[in-house]
Amino acid sequence: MASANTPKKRRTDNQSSEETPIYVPNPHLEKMKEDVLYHFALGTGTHDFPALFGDVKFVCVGGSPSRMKAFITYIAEKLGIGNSGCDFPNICAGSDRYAMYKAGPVLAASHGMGIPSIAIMLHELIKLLYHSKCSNVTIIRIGTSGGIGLEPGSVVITKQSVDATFKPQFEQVILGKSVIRNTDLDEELAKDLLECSKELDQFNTIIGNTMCTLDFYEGQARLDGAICLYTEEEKLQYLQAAYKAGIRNIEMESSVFAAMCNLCGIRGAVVCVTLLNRLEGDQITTPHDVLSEYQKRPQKLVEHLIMKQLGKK
Ligand code: R2B
Ligand code: URA
Repeated sequence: MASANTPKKRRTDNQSSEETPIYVPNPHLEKMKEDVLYHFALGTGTHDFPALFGDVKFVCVGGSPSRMKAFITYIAEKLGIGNSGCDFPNICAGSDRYAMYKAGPVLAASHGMGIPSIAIMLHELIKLLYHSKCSNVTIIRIGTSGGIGLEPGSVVITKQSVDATFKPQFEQVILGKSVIRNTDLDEELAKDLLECSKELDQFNTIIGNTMCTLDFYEGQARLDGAICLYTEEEKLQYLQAAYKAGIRNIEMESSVFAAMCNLCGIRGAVVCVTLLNRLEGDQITTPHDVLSEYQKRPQKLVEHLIMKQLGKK
């Protein structure tokens, strides 16, 4: 049942038989007769959540609906689910906000761009997993980012998500007051993913800090937005200071993702490919086919981890 107490210690040993349920720190949920997940167009009064989602063990989230559909098609083929060319239906077809796909124990959902968009999605996703009585769930964000001092196409597994002032925290204003939340990600899971990258041995992969910003242009020190009132020198000083602070990539969702996973006792990881080296430029001019291959890298890494953890590799 939901309670406002602190979450139970997270399970980190995959061989352990201990069940870790989804924890929702919201005592009000218990009193609701029905829960409508508005942006998913799903509800406990209209859908049998345990029957639909009770077997989910891995959730992969990413910005774009088409990338998540590509991911579920890829993982389903590896898991031997459905025939080749099988078209996976969008579970959230009744809403055009987010898309969701399922293949056996793997759920994939899109979250759009930026903290507000992923936060809304995660509130509803975590409640979906809770109402479904799921246990031992791992959530991984797979995405794109701008690298700092890395060759483009490198994959960064986030250790800590930091804000634009390099602080490892997520600040949210709740009831008019600033609330600071922890943005550490699961250390064991990050190490497991790094181990998977060594086994794959296909692209440069590191564990590093990720800066999560509120904007793609001024918020990420770009010179190519509609507005830019700083110099190139100031931009480079900022990015070099970020590098010195252990930051290896920049994206726009990891902080609230980490904070929400922590509060709900869920093992979470953020795995992003770098599309460019921000010390060398701002515009993404890499050919489309190269970018598409880069975007498959986090998917390959996560597929390897899922297959290993399901004992299929
Ligand atoms: C990475 O890429 C998007 C911006 O282009 C944003 O969602 C992010 O985090
Ligand atoms: N996504 C970002 O947020 N920044 C980049 O530079 C590239 C992708």
